[in-house]
Amino acid sequence: MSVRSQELRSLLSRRQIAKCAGAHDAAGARLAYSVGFDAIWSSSFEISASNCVPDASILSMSDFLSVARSLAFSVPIPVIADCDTGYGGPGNVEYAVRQFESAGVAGVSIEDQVFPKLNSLTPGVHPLVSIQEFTDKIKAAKHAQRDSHFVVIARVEALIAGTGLADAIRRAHAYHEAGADAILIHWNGRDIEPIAQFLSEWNHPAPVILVPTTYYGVSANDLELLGASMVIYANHGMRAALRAMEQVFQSILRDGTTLHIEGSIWPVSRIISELQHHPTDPMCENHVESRLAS
Ligand code: SPV
Ligand code: MG
Repeated sequence: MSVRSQELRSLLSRRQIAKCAGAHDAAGARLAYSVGFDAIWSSSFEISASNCVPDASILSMSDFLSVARSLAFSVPIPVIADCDTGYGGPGNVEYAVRQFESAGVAGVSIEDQVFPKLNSLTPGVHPLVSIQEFTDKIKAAKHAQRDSHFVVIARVEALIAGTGLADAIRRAHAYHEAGADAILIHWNGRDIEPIAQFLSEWNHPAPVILVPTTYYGVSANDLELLGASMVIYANHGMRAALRAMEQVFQSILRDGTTLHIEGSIWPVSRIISELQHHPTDPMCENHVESRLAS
């Protein structure tokens, strides 16, 4: 039995909205965990960007799997693997679920874009597979999972593809009926209205997950009031780190010394003490048990 899949289920079913942070490496995941995030999103956007390639099904399943495994090894909270389209057809989904579940992730997210997919925030056409084609993938995922608590998230891209609210609702119901444990409804606009409409029409037969990268004017509390169960801050860690690195690199070249930035970057001793202790130490195990007990 996976304790972390169980914990992910309880995060999605509790009244209070759960907060999840995107990561592309274990250090970022550990940092998000240590400041109090409930779960980690193994982000295809961040992992692709960290390899300087587009988030467009360029990297292989093995590339994403190895990052997800490293995240799951390094934090005691649930890791959700962003598995894009499932890397192909139902057979690919089945294989992926077996691999990601064995890697220790608590759940996977699979989206209804055509393979190869295009990152949802990238301008361009985002064609969708048919409802039948996608429900076949969800069924394959549910069939493949070994642990009954493992979470399969169906990600609906209809609002981004421009097929409309009715299509988004129709797809979400079909995916839930095919076995999806939660629905991720994605949107790439500034205006919250399409998401608010979706949440008001969806009568919550399954929990809803949001990724408010573009509609950032709305707080997690407001999203909770609208009925969302989890919010994913999918790429903020990477964006913050890149800005900080850029400034430090510029400062070193400009000043010819690290004197001026030493006080604003982590001391080496903090890296050693906070990131380089053994990840499966008893502190981590106790953490999971105490969360489940509470
Ligand atoms: C990711 O973080 O990889 C996501 C969210 O899938 S988005 O970049 O908005 O598509
Ligand atoms: Mg992604």
